[in-house]
Amino acid sequence: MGTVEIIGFDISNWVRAARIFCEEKGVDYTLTTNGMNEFADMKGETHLQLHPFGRIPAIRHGDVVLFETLAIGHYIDRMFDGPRLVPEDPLEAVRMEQWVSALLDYGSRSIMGRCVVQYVLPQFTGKPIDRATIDAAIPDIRAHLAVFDRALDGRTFLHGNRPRLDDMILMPMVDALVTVAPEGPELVAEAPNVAGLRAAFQGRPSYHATIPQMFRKAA
Ligand SMILES: N[C@@H](CCC(=O)N[C@@H](CS)C(=O)NCC(=O)O)C(=O)O
Repeated sequence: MGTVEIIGFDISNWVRAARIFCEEKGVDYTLTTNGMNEFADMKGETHLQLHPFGRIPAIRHGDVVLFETLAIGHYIDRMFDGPRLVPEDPLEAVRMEQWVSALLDYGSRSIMGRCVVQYVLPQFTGKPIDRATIDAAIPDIRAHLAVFDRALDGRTFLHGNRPRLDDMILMPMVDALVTVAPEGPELVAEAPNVAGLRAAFQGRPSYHATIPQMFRKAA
């Protein structure tokens, strides 16, 4: 069916999730920036033709262009053979959508927007780290990780012993938090089931194949 082109920068947790979908499904893909050199290029005409909101990731597969990570996940799952990335059980499938929605709205804002991004962006802009924003985010991150910790309820992944789309979206956020934020390791250790999910991914090739370059340098 041809190779899937994932367009974006590897530092993005959403791009990493899209790559993990392909890795876990066994789908051939390439990661490109489609000519973008810096984050500002996401708002340029060329990229806006792929992603009208000027964000990443987008994918191109033959004539198909898609954006939004969840839609990309469903596309990878439905269009290719391989392990199911959506639970077979209808209620579990709906719960998966619930967790993805929560990650998009809440987890992404607390963990990524108000914490990880606040550490990463100054490395590119040279501006000082916004301590007040990060400090205010910590209680919310703790609360949000606790929700996922309870949801995991001693299981390896949110729906049992195989990762699904929501696990694959959660893990890159947790990994970025641990790797980038000095507070990250302690916050995640307080949520042992979430720490266990990350550890379980670390035993899978999809984790190692998708580590952002910046994280490799930090290790
Ligand atoms: N809802 C989008 C979120 C994508 C997103 O926010 N990506 C970030 C990179 S991690 C981005 O493009 N940020 C650029 C911006 O906010 O202008 C999805 O699910 O794909």
